[in-house]
Amino acid sequence: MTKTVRGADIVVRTLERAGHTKIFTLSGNHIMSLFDAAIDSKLDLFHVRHEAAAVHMADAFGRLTGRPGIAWVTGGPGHANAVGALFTALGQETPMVLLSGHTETDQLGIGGFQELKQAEMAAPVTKASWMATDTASVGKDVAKAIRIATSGRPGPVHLSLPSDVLDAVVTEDAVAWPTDADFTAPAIGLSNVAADAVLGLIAAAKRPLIIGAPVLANRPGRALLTRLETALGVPAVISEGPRSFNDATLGLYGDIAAKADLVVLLGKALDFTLKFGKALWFDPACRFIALDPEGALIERAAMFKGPNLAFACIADTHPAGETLLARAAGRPKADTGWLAEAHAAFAARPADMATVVSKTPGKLHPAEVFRTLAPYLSRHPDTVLICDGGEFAQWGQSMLRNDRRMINGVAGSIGGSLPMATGARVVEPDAPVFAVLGDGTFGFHMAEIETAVRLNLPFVAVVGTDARWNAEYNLQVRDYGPNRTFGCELNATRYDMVATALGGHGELVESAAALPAAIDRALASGKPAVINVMIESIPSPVVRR
Ligand SMILES: Cc1ncc(C[n+]2csc(CCOP(=O)(O)OP(=O)(O)O)c2C)c(N)n1
Ligand SMILES: [Mg+2]
Repeated sequence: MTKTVRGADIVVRTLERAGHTKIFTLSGNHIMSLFDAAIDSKLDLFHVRHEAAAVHMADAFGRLTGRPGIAWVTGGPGHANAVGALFTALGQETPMVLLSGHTETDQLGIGGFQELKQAEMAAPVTKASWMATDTASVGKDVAKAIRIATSGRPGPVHLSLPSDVLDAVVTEDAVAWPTDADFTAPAIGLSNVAADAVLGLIAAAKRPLIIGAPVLANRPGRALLTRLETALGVPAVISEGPRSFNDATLGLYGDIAAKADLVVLLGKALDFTLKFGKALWFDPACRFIALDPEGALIERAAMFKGPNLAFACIADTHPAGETLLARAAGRPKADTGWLAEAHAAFAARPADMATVVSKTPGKLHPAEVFRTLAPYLSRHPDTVLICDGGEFAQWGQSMLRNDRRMINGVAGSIGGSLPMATGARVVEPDAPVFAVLGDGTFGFHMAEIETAVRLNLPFVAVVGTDARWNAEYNLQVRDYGPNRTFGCELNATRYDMVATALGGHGELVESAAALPAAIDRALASGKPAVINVMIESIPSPVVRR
């Protein structure tokens, strides 16, 4: 008898064979065949409470491992819920694939159940987005999605899977199984000639600066930049924050950018985070080098910098860095004075950050929270830190160091940190996982604490409760005046009790003295934990020159 196979089984076996077994998902009509196919497979399904959370978890997985995070959601509303979270993954250049169920192909355009133009909807927030139409080749579609997500500048990819394509049965010998080659694209390297040209320009510069892409904001990426700094004597930063030269992590980075006479864009888009390379932010005479996986971004650099774009080349970011290192061996290093000046600028923080304390009984100053938390991060070499957006989390970004650090990033979107912490725990079995977020942000995905409890994926979330969307409140004060603040107030809420109610561990902290023991108890609980810290509402630190 000829053996047959379902579309859903082809998808599951394709993922299984390629070793992509961690699936972040929420059920729904269109994908129940995938759940069914997963029963006898090696896949591990992590069932969440909102589709955006599945995407954030896959995002964290992709960033930490460099391998594609995989999310499954249902069609129509499930897909729509997932799409917003892709924006963050796109900004951070995360390799990940969103597989969404979809109305049956014979119901397209006639008002099918939960019919939605899904591929079109996800297109602006993905590298590629399409709908599979053929059961026998659906494995090839999955492989192609993974290939696009992981090659060049990595990023999210979407594939819609109509339920009839998943349900249809075909004979085994009719299946076009993907080959190993279908899952990967060869990296585009930097030629030795090009690397030598870059190194020549660096050697001729007095104040060169390397600016790395968000894709480098992981352990291997940070290590690469440190090795480049050591080998070339050239300061190297990652530009991944939505606050441009006010990036809380980088102190007086803006001063260094303004003084540089050569900027090497290592996979970094010349976008709003770099003020498009405009004069005053950069010296008008400063020259640029663009090394980028995409021709379109080199064209953009040429458009903004004209003759000041001294050299450009299409190359994948990490391999380009490795080639620069290899070719730099044995060459003289740049002036160490500039490197020291840049490091001092990046490390600059407000003078009182080390000493400031709360003036309000029952509340902590944000700096007290992170002075206390900082030593906990260095206790374990594999600690994972996730910083969300907003003022409190910016304090965290400014004061906490970690090579496994993930932030909301270029997208500037708030809300992903609780599911990201849950996803991080899937990757990291032992070391502490900390999430830092504001009280407004906590509301976005607080139900995922139940996910983390149910799946036994513990983390410690430090929530700064100032009863306010403080980042936006500060914009109102700055732009419209202190009498024009409106619509940014929240209740001081017992988010610690939310954690307890959902089966996790909760701590309410109202004094700096109480915080260390609360962190210790949260870690010792072995549960998803929320430390709800009552804080003074203070804008994120800006270093004054
Ligand atoms: C998805 C999304 N919605 C809204 C915003 C705008 N926004 C940025 S920070 C912020 C306030 C965050 O408040 P909270 O989490 O309480 O942190 P705080 O600034 O008070 O410390 C808001 C509303 C955003 N960046 N992303
Ligand atoms: Mg707040």
